[in-house]
Amino acid sequence: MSTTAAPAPGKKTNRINLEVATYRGGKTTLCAGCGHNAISERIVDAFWEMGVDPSRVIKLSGIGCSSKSPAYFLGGSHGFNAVHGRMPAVASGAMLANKFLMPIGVSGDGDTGAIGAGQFVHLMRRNIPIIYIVENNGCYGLTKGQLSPTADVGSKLKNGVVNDLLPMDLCALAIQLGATFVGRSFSGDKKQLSALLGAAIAHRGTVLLDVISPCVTFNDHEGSTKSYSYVKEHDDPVSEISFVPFFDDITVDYEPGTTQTVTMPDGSRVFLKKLDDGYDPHSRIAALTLLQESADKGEFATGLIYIDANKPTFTDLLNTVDVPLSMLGEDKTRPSRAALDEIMARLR
Ligand SMILES: Cc1ncc(C[n+]2csc(CCOP(=O)(O)OP(=O)(O)O)c2C)c(N)n1
Ligand code: SF4
Ligand SMILES: [Mg+2]
Repeated sequence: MSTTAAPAPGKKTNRINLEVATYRGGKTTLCAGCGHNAISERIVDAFWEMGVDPSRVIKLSGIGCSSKSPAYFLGGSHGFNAVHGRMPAVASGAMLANKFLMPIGVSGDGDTGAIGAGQFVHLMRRNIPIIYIVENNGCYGLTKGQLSPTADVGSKLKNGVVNDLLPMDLCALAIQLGATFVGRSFSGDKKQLSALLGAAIAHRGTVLLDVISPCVTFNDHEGSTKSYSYVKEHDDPVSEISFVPFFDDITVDYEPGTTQTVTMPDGSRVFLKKLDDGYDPHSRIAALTLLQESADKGEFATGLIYIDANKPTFTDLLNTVDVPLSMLGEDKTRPSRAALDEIMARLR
């Protein structure tokens, strides 16, 4: 789909003159009611509202129902569907080769927490600019619903099997390892997820969004802690989040002392209306404590859990070249004869 086609007369367009249809993808082949479909819809809206040029975006994923979803949004963007659990290596390579790309990775709790755990850990450490979304249903949906590493203790499968291993908390892991924007949400919470996605687009660094996304076919029954009804009842938002993009002049009036404003690197603003006394998402210790306390109560702390908008990214630290590697001429990529001779002399 061309990103430069003129919009149809009378159609609503965004700040780069594109219709929302340009940000859609193919028709979903996932089950009707799957949480992953709702997340794709929020991604379409967020990229359209922010006016991101789809030709700058690269969509990345591994294997799973969740990893199929990049096919259902941003049809005109670049894409790479990697093998199971290996999306982080491909994303890192893409960003090192061309730092002007905007990568969005979509993975599952199995793809990230099981086979891809090693890759996930090292991506989080580097603060590579990427929006990494885990569509978390607590099971391996694509292979018929086996328990995944994010399944909670006591959560029951349809066949009666009960999980008795401690779950992996992907948000806690990401914060501990160095990710600079960490949020948790629920596929059924349109307002919160849209605000988090807008802020994620405005961030520079590694974003980890753990989105609870029920699997209606294999993990939405009584006894499952990742069912729609269980998540709705145990969703514990840490603050009420609103997002105002840098190109909007909107001023939001909140009673003094009730709201914290976070300014993103591009000038966009995030307003966090306090629900929990004095919670500060800039504190790593507060974030880890919050996650542990909420898990101990059997709840899901959602919202913006942690942010550090100023940490240098991996591409800043490495001082990678501005020009994409594929566009650098031989005069830049090939060492001169004298430089090669000098290296050879040192090895003799
Ligand atoms: C190397 C390899 N091992 C195992 C599989 C089988 N397999 C496919 S998807 C998947 C897990 C998917 O679970 P998750 O990432 O949570 O995605 P979901 O389907 O739940 O969205 C597994 C184990 C595979 N495709 N490749
Ligand atoms: S099997 Fe589950 S995760 Fe996969 S598409 Fe269906 S509802 Fe979604
Ligand atoms: Mg899953």
